[in-house]
Amino acid sequence: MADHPLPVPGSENPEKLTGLKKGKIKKVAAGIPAVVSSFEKIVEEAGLQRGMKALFHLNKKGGFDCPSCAWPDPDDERSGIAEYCENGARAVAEEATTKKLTTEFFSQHSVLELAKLSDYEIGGKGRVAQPMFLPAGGTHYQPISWNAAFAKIGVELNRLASPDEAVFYTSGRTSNEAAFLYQLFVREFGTNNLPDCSNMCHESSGVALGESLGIGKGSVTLNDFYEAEVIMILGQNPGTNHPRMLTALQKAKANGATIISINPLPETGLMGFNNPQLVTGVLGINPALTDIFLQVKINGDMALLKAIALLLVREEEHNPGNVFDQYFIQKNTEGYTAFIEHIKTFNDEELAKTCGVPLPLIQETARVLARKSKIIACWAMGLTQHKNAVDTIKEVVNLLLLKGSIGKPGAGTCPVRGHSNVQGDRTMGIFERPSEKFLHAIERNFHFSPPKKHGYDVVECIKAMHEGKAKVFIAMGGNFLSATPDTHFTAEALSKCKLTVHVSTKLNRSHLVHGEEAMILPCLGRSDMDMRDGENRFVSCENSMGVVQLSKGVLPPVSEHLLSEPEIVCRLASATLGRRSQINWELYSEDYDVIRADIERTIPGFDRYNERVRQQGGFYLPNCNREGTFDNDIQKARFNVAPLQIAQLAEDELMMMTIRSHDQFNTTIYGLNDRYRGIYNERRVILMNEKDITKRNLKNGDLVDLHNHFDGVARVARKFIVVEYPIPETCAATYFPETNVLVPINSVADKSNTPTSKQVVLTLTRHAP
Ligand SMILES: Nc1nc2c(c(=O)[nH]1)N[C@H]1C(S)=C(S)[C@@H](COP(=O)(O)OP(=O)(O)OC[C@H]3O[C@@H](n4cnc5c(=O)[nH]c(N)nc54)[C@H](O)[C@@H]3O)O[C@H]1N2
Ligand SMILES: Nc1nc2c(c(=O)[nH]1)N[C@H]1C(S)=C(S)[C@@H](COP(=O)(O)OP(=O)(O)OC[C@H]3O[C@@H](n4cnc5c(=O)[nH]c(N)nc54)[C@H](O)[C@@H]3O)O[C@H]1N2
Ligand SMILES: [Mo]
Repeated sequence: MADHPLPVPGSENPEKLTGLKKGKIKKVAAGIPAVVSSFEKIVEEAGLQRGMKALFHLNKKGGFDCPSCAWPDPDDERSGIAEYCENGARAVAEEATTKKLTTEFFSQHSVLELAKLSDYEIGGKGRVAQPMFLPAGGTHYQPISWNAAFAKIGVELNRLASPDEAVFYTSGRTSNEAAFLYQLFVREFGTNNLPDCSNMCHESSGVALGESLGIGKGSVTLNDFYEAEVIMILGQNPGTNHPRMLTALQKAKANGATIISINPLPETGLMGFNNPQLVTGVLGINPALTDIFLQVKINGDMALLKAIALLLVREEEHNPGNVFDQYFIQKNTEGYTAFIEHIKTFNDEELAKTCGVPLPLIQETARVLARKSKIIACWAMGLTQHKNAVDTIKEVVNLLLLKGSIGKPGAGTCPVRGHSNVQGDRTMGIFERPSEKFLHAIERNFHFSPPKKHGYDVVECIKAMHEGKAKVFIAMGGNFLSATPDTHFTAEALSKCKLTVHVSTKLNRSHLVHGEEAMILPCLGRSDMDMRDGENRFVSCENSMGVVQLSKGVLPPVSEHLLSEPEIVCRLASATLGRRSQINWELYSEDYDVIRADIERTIPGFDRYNERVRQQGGFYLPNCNREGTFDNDIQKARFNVAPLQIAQLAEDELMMMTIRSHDQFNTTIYGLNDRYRGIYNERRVILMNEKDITKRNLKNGDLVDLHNHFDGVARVARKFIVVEYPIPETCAATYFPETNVLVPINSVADKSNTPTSKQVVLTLTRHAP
């Protein structure tokens, strides 16, 4: 695989180094530098007037939903200026840019030439301005009319031997309206092949919470943060990825909450936060956020959680009824006794050694938890992307159950979502394993019989394309090639397709490593106005806490040739299904209220959708945990008994997590700095513990090649700069997507099938120039 000719960054043809500059690790996040940084970027991309207009309407009631993350906005008071953060502003700048890719651009640059650029350079080119087509054997994308594009895709889809030979991916920015129509079209076409970015993201949370608590979503609202006594933050870097969460944490802390951070890295945002929207923050005088920092080894969480539980069990035995919520446990849970017996088989000192956290710190944590009962647990990719991710998340739930910390104010689960509407897309039925209930509702309302057979998730669809079982790949947003594991394998998979199609705002690598034929269909983004008959139309999204709100763009689109995502789906469906469709696609594309009315008929919780979505701040979807019930097969919360799996490393091996820098949104690279971590102007770095560097006779600044050999395949990413960093021994960190070449396609989490992007076994060799 090493000499693969496809233009994939990573191994044989390393991108150029850009010149590392190192600074100090920042002690506090945000403050003035964050404000300056976001303004600079938006003015550069969109110009002053357009940029300020966008920022002013971002996350305002009646404005548009921030495309950056799924953190909610306050229900009542929102600041006078828009509720946004540095990285939200940069996400808007990316989209609001006035740079656009015209037909001339594509005729001047061949696909191969573009593919040799870095992701940073490709993304910086601007918005795609008209539909483009790459014919078989072609070297350059050419313009194509919308009608011809849809007709062509329809022909290819209808030519397949079975609808299951097509795959329909979704990234998480797609609105509720577009997502609902997309899954409806795909199911009427005849397949459940609806993989989405969730498969690589919070799938493990959905599976764990669904089985343990009966709903695959978190239970808390923003107000719970303000009432919580303890907030645990596991495997999440909110200072970079959910900056507005820091405001909620700050308020929680002012109300007396203790904040416990569990992370291999001392992430700046968690350690301290200067709120740029408060005068004190601008002056830089806010206190640190984290009270207890537990620096676990990568995947040490299970051992740590078991250690905490063990100490609590002992305390409860000394002081019965004063540590655990026995009333809650009796009334609402199953499996308590078995769990307690299981926990008592462990030894606290051994657990402490396994997770890498000193026992006295774990004891301090247990003492805090013993006395408190309103506990919130937040987590993100630091828990979900490991082999035993589902069990680890269930272990977090075990702890909350012991304390009765679910379904009451100030307590509960908080899986912090990534993409701004990833949760809504699932609610709308973007799921390769739909429930029978959902399929019945589709059948009842739309008079066709949707397929029952489960479809492919992300990993399965890559393998299916590789084996030639899937031949047409269609993506509603996202950057499939760069986001998925085992880049070379995935590139081969995509290139074996007959046709690859991307509905997209901007150019990315997935458009450049393509099937025999390829298409880019340019769509409106969140910030763009969606005009029809003189009316600016809105769509809606669901945030991380189950609030559905409208989102209405404010900027004139950069090109008259862009279509909205709902309209693209309608026209694709008409072109593909023609008269065999039971659905009036034309009507949907004319009037989004009709789409919402049909969502209301099909999906529980959307009563009076059209009316309530127009109310300021939107509405909450029902959530059984919030109401104190558990909607699983036993109608009770489940304690889970899971083994302690410890990944054994050989003497020369390291465990690598692939993380985000401060200057990126997933595969979109905004810049080359990771300001909080003190790393500037370079992404090809590997963060290592001082002892691991010395042990290998390396020093800071040396160049190394990174290797992984899972399944006997030699994977290599060349030319990374060694950076000494306060990370636990035997652990290492690199940025994704550069190191996705090393993430094995067959290394996935049990039950959720999520690639183990935070648990990659590595060996290093010195880079030979
Ligand atoms: N600006 C910006 N915002 C974003 C994104 C972005 O790329 N840029 N991406 C969006 C998306 S899709 C998502 S899913 C979220 C991602 O948000 P995060 O999950 O915060 O993103 P990661 O950078 O993957 O960070 C994972 C964190 O987990 C820690 N970690 C890694 N392994 C372990 C482990 O074994 N145990 C523990 N306890 N911690 C561990 C890492 O040190 C890091 O702090 O952010 C969303 N928001
Ligand atoms: N190694 C490693 N791999 C990972 C992760 C990791 O932590 N480590 N994280 C995983 C996670 S959590 C996720 S969520 C996935 C992300 O996977 P994806 O969602 O597939 O990737 P993104 O980079 O978010 O997609 C960005 C592209 O979406 C398009 N886009 C932006 N806005 C819009 C829009 O409004 N409409 C449309 N149609 N297109 C739009 C643009 O073309 C842009 O290039 O990556 C996963 N991959
Ligand atoms: Mo994500």
